[in-house]
This record gives sequence, structure tokens and C-alpha cells, in this order.
Amino acid sequence: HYSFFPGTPRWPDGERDLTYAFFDNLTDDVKSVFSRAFNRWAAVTPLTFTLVDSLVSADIRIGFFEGDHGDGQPFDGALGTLAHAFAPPAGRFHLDAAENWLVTDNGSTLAQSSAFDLESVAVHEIGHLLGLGHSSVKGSIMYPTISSGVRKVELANDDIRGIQELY
Ligand code: TQI
Ligand code: ZN
Ligand code: ZN
Repeated sequence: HYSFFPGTPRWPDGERDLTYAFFDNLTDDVKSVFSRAFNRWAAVTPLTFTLVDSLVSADIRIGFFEGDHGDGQPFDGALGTLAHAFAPPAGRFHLDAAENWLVTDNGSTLAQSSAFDLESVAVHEIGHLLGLGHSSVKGSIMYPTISSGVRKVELANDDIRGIQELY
């Protein structure tokens, strides 16, 4: 079953059109992975997600960082923690730059089993950004387990029920 963060934080009613921006100059391939991940949640909610240039004005700020990056939650190098994202309205979405990230387009198979599928992790972290905690339902996006070389990007019914209770 899905869960929420303590106090059930969510993006407020007047803020359903969310913007996001990247810290780094990322390739179009990487940007489109995030765009696809956001679209999976937009498809089942009244939310929209738009890429903007200005980090200052963006609701959600996405960046790849290594080790200590100034928020008191340092990354740990390859493996271990892959990424972290925080409950609304933080909009803080950081990924561990030391991981071997795999960028795939839709449907391509994972060649490198030591790499983590970026879209799979992004869909999970966006769930956190929107207010979902972890789920006890195996196979859901918010179930707290992920393996390298595995692609899991489709929202499960449990994820959809959870996000639709929030929005
Ligand atoms: N990052 C953890 C996660 O996103 C960070 C975390 C731990 C966390 N406990 C939390 C975030 C409670 C919000 C609330 O879950 S991670 C997974 C999963 C990670 C973990 O890098 O360990 C995924 C990243 F769920 F599979 F364990 C992506 Cl999919
Ligand atoms: Zn961080
Ligand atoms: Zn999680």
C-alpha cells in the first residue's frame, strides 16, 4: 500500500503547473529521460511539468552531484544511495554523479547490468517530490527496492491510487 510523508505535504491547489530546471548542462538524451519520467505522473494527475531555463524560478531543481554537495546529505560514491528527493514544496532532486547511469530510449534493453536505469530512478524520485513515501506493494514504483540493470518505469495501480489521493 502507498504512503505519504508525515503531515501529507503536497503541492498546493494553486500550484499544479510545476516547472523544473537542471543545474548542469545535460545532453538532450538525458533531458528527455526526465521529461518522460515526469510525463508518467502527469498522465494520471492534473499536474503539468515544464522545463524552464531559470533555476531560481523553477519549482523543481535537478542536478547530479558527487559526495558532499552542501545539503547535509552527502552521496556515497558508486552504489548505496543513488539519488534523493524531498517532499513538497522542497523540489530538491539530486542524483549521485558517481553512479553508472544508463540512459535508454523507450523500449531499449539494458545492456550494462552494473548500471542503474536513470528513468526508473527518476520516476521513483518524482513520486517523492510529489509527496509519496514508500509502498509495501511489490512491483510498484514506490516499493523501496531497485536493482542495477533493471528497468521499472510503469506506474502500478498502487502508485496511481496514491498520487490520485493527493491530487
Ligand atoms: N534513495 C532513497 C530513496 O529514494 C532515499 C530515501 C531513503 C528516501 N528513505 C527515504 C526518500 C524515505 C524519501 C523517503 O528511496 S536511493 C530506490 C528504491 C533509491 C532507492 O538512492 O536509495 C529507488 C533511489 F526505492 F528502490 F529503494 C531510487 Cl527506486
Ligand atoms: Zn542532495
Ligand atoms: Zn524512495
